[in-house]
Amino acid sequence: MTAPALNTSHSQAIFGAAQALMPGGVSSPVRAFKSVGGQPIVFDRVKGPYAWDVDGNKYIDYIGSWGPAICGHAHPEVIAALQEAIEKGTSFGAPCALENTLAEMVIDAVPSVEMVRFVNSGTEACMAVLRLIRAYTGRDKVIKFEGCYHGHADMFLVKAGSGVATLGLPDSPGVPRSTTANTLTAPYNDLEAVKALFAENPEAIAGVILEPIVGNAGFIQPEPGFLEGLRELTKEHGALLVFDEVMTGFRISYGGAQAHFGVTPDLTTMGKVIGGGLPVGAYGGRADIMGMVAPAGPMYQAGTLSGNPLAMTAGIKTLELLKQPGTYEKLTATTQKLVAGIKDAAQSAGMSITAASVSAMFGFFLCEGPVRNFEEAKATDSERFGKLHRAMLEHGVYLAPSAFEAGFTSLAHSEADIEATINAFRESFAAVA
Ligand code: KE4
Repeated sequence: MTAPALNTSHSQAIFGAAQALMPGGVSSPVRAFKSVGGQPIVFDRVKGPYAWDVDGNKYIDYIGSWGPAICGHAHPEVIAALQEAIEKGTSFGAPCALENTLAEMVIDAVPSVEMVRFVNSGTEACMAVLRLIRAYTGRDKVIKFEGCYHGHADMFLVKAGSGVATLGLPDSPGVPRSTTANTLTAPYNDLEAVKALFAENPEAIAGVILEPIVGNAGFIQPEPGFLEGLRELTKEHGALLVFDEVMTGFRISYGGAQAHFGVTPDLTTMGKVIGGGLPVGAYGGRADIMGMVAPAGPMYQAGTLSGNPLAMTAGIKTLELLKQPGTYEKLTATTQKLVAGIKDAAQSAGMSITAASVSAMFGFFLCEGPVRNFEEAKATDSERFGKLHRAMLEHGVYLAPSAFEAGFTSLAHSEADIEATINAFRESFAAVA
């Protein structure tokens, strides 16, 4: 049964007008649907697992604002807490007790974090943590992995994932060679390549930064021993290990991917979930390292809206909800059921697929697999993914508009939502096979 073509006339009008106002008509490139074709839908409102566009079409949402909506969009308890907080003002620009509260929750939850600094985005957190590892070690070089995305700061735009990969950009113009000369890259899951970089750059590498589960090159898991190997290598060479948990933090488990895998980095970046939908990023880790951050130490980093009471309130309430017993068991069961259904639907349509999930994060590639790194991820049939994405939209399911992103479930996705999604995949795979 083919789905009726979507009426998206209001979306098209609004997005059309946006072209003259904002580059590409968007505030962030991946939203423009460039790699899947067609025009993006313009959201009107969100609630629980659902989004409604400006034409009144309803979708089951598996982006969740790219991660923050893990409790479901506009959770009533988060909204109520914000309504109470807003009466006291939107921003202080001064210390407030709410920062202590969220800091204590993060420190209690995340194994590597003894001290934390709040910022306003994952990009800021990653920028600051890179400056910090250089300040602490006195070294300039950093190792990142192909396909991993650590925000849009200059030094990370080297073989980056997410929107950079989605748009097939050869990294970005405007980034001086001198800036990226100190950024070394290796294939994900390739410990030998990392060993070689350390051998070629003795005493020069400040640290290694990675997504402990990749969500920006599609969904790629660390192979057994990879994270442990990086932990040993960085210790052996006097370098620091940084887990970028902006996406995985409080999603893979309440202690993040580091708690799930039992590998503790020296520093961790966070974002998304800890802001509960408001702009919050954070970096934290060993107290002896964080003690270098101004004004406690000489490494400078600052932010007008960092730690503002509204964002802290949304983060606190979100983590309180996630800390409830059974949360991650529920998220895991929901997501595993979804992924099993996606695989079955693709195979019924005779399509190659490799798919997986960990807790509330999942992904699939339209190829045989396994996919262990970005190079292998590129084998996915991106063109067919684009057709699938459009077909799923017409069946009322909103997936990330890129083959190089991950999917996110929430506590609000019901069994009926998962069943409906699997049926939509069945219809859509059949239509694009
Ligand atoms: P932000 O600056 O977008 O808050 O965070 C950057 C960032 C850092 N590290 C990781 C692991 C991330 O996933 C991100 C941002 N994720 C993308 C989605 N792949 C944000 C979506 C977008 O760029 O619009």
